[in-house]
Amino acid sequence: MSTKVVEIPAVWIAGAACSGCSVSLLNTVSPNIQNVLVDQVIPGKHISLKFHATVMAGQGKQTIQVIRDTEKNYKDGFILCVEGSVSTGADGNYCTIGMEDGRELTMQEVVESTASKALAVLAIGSCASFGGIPSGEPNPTGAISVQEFLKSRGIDKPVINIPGCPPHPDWMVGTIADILINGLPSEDKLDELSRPKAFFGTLIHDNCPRRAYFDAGQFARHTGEEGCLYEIGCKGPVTYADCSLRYWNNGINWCIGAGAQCIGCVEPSFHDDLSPMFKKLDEDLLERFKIKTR
Ligand code: FSX
Ligand code: SF4
Repeated sequence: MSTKVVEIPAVWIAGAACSGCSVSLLNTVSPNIQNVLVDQVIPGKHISLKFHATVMAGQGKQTIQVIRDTEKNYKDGFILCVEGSVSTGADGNYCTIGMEDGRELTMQEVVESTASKALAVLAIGSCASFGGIPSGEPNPTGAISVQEFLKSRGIDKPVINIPGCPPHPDWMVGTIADILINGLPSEDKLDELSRPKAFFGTLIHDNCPRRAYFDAGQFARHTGEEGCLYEIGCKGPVTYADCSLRYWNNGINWCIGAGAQCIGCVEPSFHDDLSPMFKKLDEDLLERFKIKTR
């Protein structure tokens, strides 16, 4: 006897970004990307990915039609994933994603129309969550986060931010699986930046294997040296993510484990306020996060 499988439609739109988020998603290990897209990601539920520019085989106007059909046929019942920030300068013309009725469709108009008909929006990566690198000073394309854009258009939809430049595959797949199992997360499951606490609830600095060096005042003078990386720009003291517990690349290693500073890529202050990468944290950031140094 076969049990009925529930299809959860999803649309993935990419804007001002580097596509690293998509690459990171494709690197998911458990489940692997085939399991995610072809199999039931959890028993009885299957994600039906309708549109994803870098993954789908289709091209041309029929793929835009798929977005329109999803908006119509699954109103308030599909998940919209947005990768990248929304370019609002020049009427959105810095970022177009296809053609419709003989004219270019801007990313901002597609996000506006699709988000207003979705069940919820996942802002994938730091660009979508907080503006990220495309919104860096002087921000010539007017790149803004998805939440900021939707607010400016008066669209009130739940937005879950999954930052990271790029985000860990587990953060994306885990958030989607949680929605499939438990429905949309309640407010207490998200932090004040709309990030799932399950992945962004711990400070890198509090779980860092080099923390004893920091407490003892033993600092590395260059990348790869023994000691805490604080003096050469580590942003772990102001960065909330579980990298030090989860590890990357199928659990092989993580930035600080490989001798490199944490660059704070999951935080809204990335990239402008946390750069240069190899410069010691600004005192005012330490003050804000109440970090004590010797
Ligand atoms: Fe942004 Fe995605 Fe950084 Fe890139 O596409 S979060 S630039 S690694 O990956 O949006
Ligand atoms: Fe680890 Fe960086 Fe904190 Fe040093 S400053 S203990 S390297 S997180």
